[in-house]
Amino acid sequence: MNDFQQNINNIRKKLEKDLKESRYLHTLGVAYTAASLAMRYGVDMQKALLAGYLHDCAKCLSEREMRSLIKEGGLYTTVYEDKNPKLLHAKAGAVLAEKGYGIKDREIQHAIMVHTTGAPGMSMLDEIIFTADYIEPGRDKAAGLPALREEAFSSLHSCTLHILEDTVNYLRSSGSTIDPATSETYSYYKKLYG
Ligand code: DGI
Ligand code: FE
Ligand code: FE
Repeated sequence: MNDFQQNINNIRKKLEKDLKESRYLHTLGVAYTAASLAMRYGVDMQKALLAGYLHDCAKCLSEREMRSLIKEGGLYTTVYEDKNPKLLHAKAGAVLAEKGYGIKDREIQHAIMVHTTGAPGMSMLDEIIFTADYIEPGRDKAAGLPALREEAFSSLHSCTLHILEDTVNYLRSSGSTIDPATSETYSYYKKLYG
């Protein structure tokens, strides 16, 4: 085993303990999908693999634990996140990746931090994690996945836009409210790539 393999092996073992089984399997799917997209777009594939593995690392923590991590990392929650604690796992995950899994890389931490809502002006790595989270092989609920999977490998920006569009429509139709961060990201991508 080389150093990178040793590192991801340790991370995988810890994740298997920290996550429930279905979440762990989703995480493996996101990691491999992200690495494949990174190869396609000339992005650092080791960073993509690591960010994919760790993007939901805080998903199985309690709200209290997530809030405490966010505070420890010097980050703040928005009013919207305070009302929708499901969203906290993204910021908490960015901090836990560093404090619990030894990931010091800011680009990886950022990709984890914005993976749920997206953010205007995302980096290629951010878009890869955002997209891989939606299209990984274990996902089966969203409509139009086959087309999105193909588009992810032909035009990542358009695919990101279409995932945002589907997410906004889904949240509206299910009577949920939309995080201002999600709406701002959607407007940004629509203006640039729509
Ligand atoms: O953590 P995952 O399930 O893999 O995926 P995710 O991080 O994209 O989180 C999905 C959850 O987040 C799902 O329950 C929908 C919710 N979500 C994403 N964007 C928004 C949102 N929920 C609200 N209320 N508003 C949003 O803008
Ligand atoms: Fe998530
Ligand atoms: Fe996820």
